[in-house]
Amino acid sequence: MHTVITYGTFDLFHVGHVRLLERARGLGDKLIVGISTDDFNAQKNKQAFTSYEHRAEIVKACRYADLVIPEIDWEQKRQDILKYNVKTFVMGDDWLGKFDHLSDLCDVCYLPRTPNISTTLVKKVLSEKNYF
Ligand code: C2G
Repeated sequence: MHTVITYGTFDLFHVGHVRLLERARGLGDKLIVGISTDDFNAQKNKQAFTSYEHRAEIVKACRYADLVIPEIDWEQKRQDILKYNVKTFVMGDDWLGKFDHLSDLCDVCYLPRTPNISTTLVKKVLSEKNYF
């Protein structure tokens, strides 16, 4: 079993998230997705539009996610990798280099971000059109 893991907020789920999960899943035969809790997002200075519960439910509904776990802090990655016998850790390349310290435990892979889409962009465009 080649288990892959990735982490994120996955707020306002969009095609950039889908394509990241699709490619991550394609690197193995099981994908675990750590969803940032609302408290952890506060540590990341991020305010998600949707709650942790809803973000987790949406990612669970994605065909590429085999298991969804809460991401509660920066430190849990090492214990998750050992607990789930993870072979590959994946993040988008906006995180390039930030998780190389995990390479003693597993492969660390940064995938190109999908261009022209982000949660920030979605929020900006919608707020400019007064949808909120
Ligand atoms: N992503 C992407 N293309 C986009 C937008 C996002 O490939 N257009 C990727 C990001 O690189 C990340 C994942 O989708 O790997 C989730 O993105 P976010 O929800 O923004 O995650 P982030 O807030 O960066 O949290 O411990 C790691 C953090 O929890 C990552």
